[in-house]
Amino acid sequence: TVEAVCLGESMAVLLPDRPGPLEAVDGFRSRVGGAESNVACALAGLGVPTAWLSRVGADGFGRRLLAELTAHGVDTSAVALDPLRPTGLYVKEVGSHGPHPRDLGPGQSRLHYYRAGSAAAALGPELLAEPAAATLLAGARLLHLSGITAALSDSCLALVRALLAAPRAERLVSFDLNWRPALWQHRDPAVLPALLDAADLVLLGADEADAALGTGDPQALRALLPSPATVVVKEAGRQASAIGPDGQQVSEPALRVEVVEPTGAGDAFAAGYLAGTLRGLDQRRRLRLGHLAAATALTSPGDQGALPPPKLVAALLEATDA
Ligand code: KDG
Repeated sequence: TVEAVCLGESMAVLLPDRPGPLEAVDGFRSRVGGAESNVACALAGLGVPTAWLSRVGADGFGRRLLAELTAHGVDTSAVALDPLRPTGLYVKEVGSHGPHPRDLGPGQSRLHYYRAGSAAAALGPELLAEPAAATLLAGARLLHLSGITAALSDSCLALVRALLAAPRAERLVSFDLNWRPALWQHRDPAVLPALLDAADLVLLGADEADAALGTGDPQALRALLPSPATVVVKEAGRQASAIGPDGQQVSEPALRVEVVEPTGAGDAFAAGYLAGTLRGLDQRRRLRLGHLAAATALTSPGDQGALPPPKLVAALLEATDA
């Protein structure tokens, strides 16, 4: 049976075949991506039976998405096919050392979205009454959401609110801020603090929290979000901290890696931390599993990386000098 359900939009991705501004790129490789489905794939890779809950267009990109998630071991049986609206798309732009004035610069990347009116943007609270989705949610120990969904449409925001308000018995609801300013240009991000505060477990990056909530300080964020059992704050490249309701903070240093492309690292971290939580690991090992998973995404050009074999992961979790 499914233990974790990740809900959100995924898209077709066009990855440029060379870095530099898009006007100078000739070829793209086709991939798929989306924050919550990245988490779903990484959770499945960590041995957690996981489902992805969403809508895709009845088109080639949608079929590709379902096929790739299935190949990663993710249950897509409750994903709806929308006969009218397309699967969303994003184009990745990757910075370089090149001389072009519009170059983002080395190590930088930007996502260009073509997702307005997508199949997933039409998700809404009626999903909770659909038998396949309701069965998944009723049986899951974890529901993972992100701030991206709240920005997609009024109906998606209503769905996020309904999911957070639904009785959840033993089920844990995790919420990754996933601040995407481009999606909030015509919507009010003031809805975010209340959504985050209604979750059991909140994940945020210090920089994105600073931009979206006005502070990146772990203790200040804990004070801003008093209700969740745990607030996890990631200070990129430095450390991640889990803070309990009493302000008690456990921090674990990040791994030193050569960053190839950062997209997806936050999703991988979330998956590692969440898998550790479901396994009942202590906070330090949850954070460490998050860092390990993030390192694999940071060192791969796509959104996701491959985790080392389970034996090595287990050894790294116990290492005294990480
Ligand atoms: O976290 C990585 C995501 O940003 C990427 O996969 C695309 O879901 C995405 C989004 O909305 O930005």
